[in-house]
Amino acid sequence: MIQKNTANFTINRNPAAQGLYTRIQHIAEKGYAFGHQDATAYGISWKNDGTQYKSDVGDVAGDHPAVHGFEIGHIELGNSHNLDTVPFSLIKTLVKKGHKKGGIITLSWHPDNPVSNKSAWHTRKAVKHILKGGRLHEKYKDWLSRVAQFINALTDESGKPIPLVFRPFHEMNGSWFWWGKGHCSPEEYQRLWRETVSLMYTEFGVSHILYAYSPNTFSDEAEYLSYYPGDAFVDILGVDIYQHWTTANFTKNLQQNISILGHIAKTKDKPYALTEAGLNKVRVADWWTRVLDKHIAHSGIAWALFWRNARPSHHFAPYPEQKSSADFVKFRQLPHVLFLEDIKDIR
Ligand code: BMA
Repeated sequence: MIQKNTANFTINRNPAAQGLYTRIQHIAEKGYAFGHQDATAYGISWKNDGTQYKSDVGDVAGDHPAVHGFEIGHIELGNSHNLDTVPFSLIKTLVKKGHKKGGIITLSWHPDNPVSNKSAWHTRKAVKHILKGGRLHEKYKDWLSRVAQFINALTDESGKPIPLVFRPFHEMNGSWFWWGKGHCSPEEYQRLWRETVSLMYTEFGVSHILYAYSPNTFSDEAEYLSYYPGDAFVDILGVDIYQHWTTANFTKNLQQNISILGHIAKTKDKPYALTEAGLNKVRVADWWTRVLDKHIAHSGIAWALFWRNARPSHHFAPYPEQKSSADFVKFRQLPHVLFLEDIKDIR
């Protein structure tokens, strides 16, 4: 059982969360798990109506991703659909199915700006107002109660809550979200994180999830840790690294960041992962084996999650006939690259 102690707060994580934590450590010993955001919810030219179990990745490589990412932005508003128009009822169904098949679930959250009520990308200062003592703290608590209610309702066949990795307030060292750099101080960010974890546990009874801290591509250890809320509040150390420019620039970022991350993770004795990654439209035919895998194989990461296949102009995994599909089949066959069938029995 993981003990989380601070002066005024203790979490005793339940055995389900501990089980997932150990499983993630065991996966990292064997290789890295392949993950895809919204893998089973939709892909290029199809949408799941809830009756299928399908993924673009599965159609290309014959097996589904091992890690399934879902997005809960707009659950805080009590909406029926997330910000990308995926019904929460479908997400619930797919989390349950993914878990039953032995997959690992991660949840991202792009909450609206609680001050302006515009999107997560609307950067009016908000963090200081939702902290304890702030004028919108009660509103934030309401929002978080809806997050907790949704997470608590993700249950397995025997009615037990499904352990999963929650990854709130990501990419905070960038300035594109309202919780990001320049829109709150590092101290305010750390308070927001700690108050969030504490509310989830003490007010809303969520004790079965793990928390991943995910800055965006960073330049050094000091930058990575500048918003870090403390060892007691983080289970998994993540990083989000996209290829925005050249392959050389991307592979340099991958190598440097994952090596620093591995070093920090070892001193803290925590698992680490590439929590978001990708090259939009995967427009390099042998990107999977030559660019990506070559620079992350045997790096110690537990998983690498690629962003969603939203539409032909915004997708990060292959689909049948996509330019990188043949290379993806080779990638899937690498012994250290783990898909759903490969992690099913790792406990
Ligand atoms: C972003 C884009 C957006 C989406 C958001 C949350 O990176 O994919 O279209 O709304 O993630 O899923």
